[in-house]
Amino acid sequence: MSIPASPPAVDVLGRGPEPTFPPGFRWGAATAAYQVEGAAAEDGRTPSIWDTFSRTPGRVLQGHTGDVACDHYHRFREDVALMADLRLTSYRFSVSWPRVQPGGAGPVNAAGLDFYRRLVDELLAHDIEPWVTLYHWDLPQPLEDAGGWPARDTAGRFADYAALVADALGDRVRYWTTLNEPWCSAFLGYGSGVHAPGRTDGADAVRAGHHLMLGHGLAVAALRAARPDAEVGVTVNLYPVTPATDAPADRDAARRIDALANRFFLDPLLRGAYPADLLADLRRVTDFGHVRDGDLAVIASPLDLVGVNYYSRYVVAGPVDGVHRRSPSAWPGSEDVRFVSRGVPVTDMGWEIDAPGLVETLRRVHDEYTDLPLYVTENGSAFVDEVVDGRVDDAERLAYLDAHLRAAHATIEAGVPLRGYFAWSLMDNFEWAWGYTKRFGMIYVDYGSQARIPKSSGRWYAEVIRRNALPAQ
Ligand code: IFM
Repeated sequence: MSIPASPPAVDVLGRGPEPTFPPGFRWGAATAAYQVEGAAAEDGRTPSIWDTFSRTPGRVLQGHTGDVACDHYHRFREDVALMADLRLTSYRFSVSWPRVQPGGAGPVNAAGLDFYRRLVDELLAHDIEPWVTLYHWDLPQPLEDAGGWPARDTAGRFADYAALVADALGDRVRYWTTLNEPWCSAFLGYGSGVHAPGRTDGADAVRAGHHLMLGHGLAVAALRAARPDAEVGVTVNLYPVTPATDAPADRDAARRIDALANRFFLDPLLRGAYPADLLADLRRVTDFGHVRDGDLAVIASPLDLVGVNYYSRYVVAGPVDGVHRRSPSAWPGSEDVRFVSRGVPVTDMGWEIDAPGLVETLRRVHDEYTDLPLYVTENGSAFVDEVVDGRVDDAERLAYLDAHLRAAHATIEAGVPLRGYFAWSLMDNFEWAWGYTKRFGMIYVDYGSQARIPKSSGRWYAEVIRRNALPAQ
């Protein structure tokens, strides 16, 4: 009898091999301080721009605020136990700047920092690697009153804050993300105004984007000074941008939106220069006089990894005659671009589900920008969940997760150094301008009782982590 040289490609049921992840692949979930912590006025925390924004009538759906959120500040031990049940090997959370440095300047608030020390210790006790994001959108209100991110000084304040946190947690935390999704902070916060602080000026949005990146570069140095072996990165939210048709106007619309959404950040951070076409597109909006000599070298400080948040694809078309420019907008100078729906399935956010877009996005970062290790620092979906007999069977979220993890696996097979994946989110939470009306969690949160119920997607994810592999198909 001859022995086959290689195992059969399919089993008796016709299933292929299990997509298996490399040993040591990091399996995580992510949250952010304002979205989960609550305890908005406890132990010395002072307001951030999101406290102010959410308390302003009409800004957040149903007047929801993060005052209580998931009460994670008080329930973190229960939440870490749930993370351990999910078999997470990493947990990505953010530090609330106004909790640890009230007002955004001056001395540290020991009580606020202690919360993060307790959280980190609890994670380490459960063998879960803490992954700290320094800025997930909660700028201390006094810094906004002094000009916010459009003001250059905010970058320096951010570096000071980074140094305080690194000094306090650097002995226990190795993985650091400076900024989460600077596009949202700049262009939703200062361009369209749908996020805090709710300002609507295209030039301010562009300035904010620059100063966020400058703050990032300065913070990298502060982190390295506090912990020389720190693994430091930044998280950007990226989108493949596809023209609706091959028409030149649609292709140019795609180029412009790609410049604003992706290359505005990738090029300075990883190449040390703004793209020439972006500078030309934005000439009507700003003269870039806020960029000083030496800024781009700071912004392009060497990193150890790059975090990518991926949710969907943009399909865009050029202007139609007679359609007036929409303003205020998150796309300064490109308000005439139309975002087109392809009629494919969407999540409860209305975002098209496009798993191949994850492969495209990660390959692009690797092929065009860097050999650094990449991490998917967020990926996930909102769907309407129902509790039936104490269970939440979120089949659509599970299918989304499955499809995107298969895409992540394909990316690794294609030779991209993807080292980990963080699901957004660990649990349902405050979805910014949507308040609590959108649920992204693998754990359901009953906001009345604060009861947590792991959803089917979470239990499925735990099994993927246990096997370090996806089910065969
Ligand atoms: O909830 C947000 C998160 O704070 C940042 N990335 C996108 C998520 C879903 O909108």
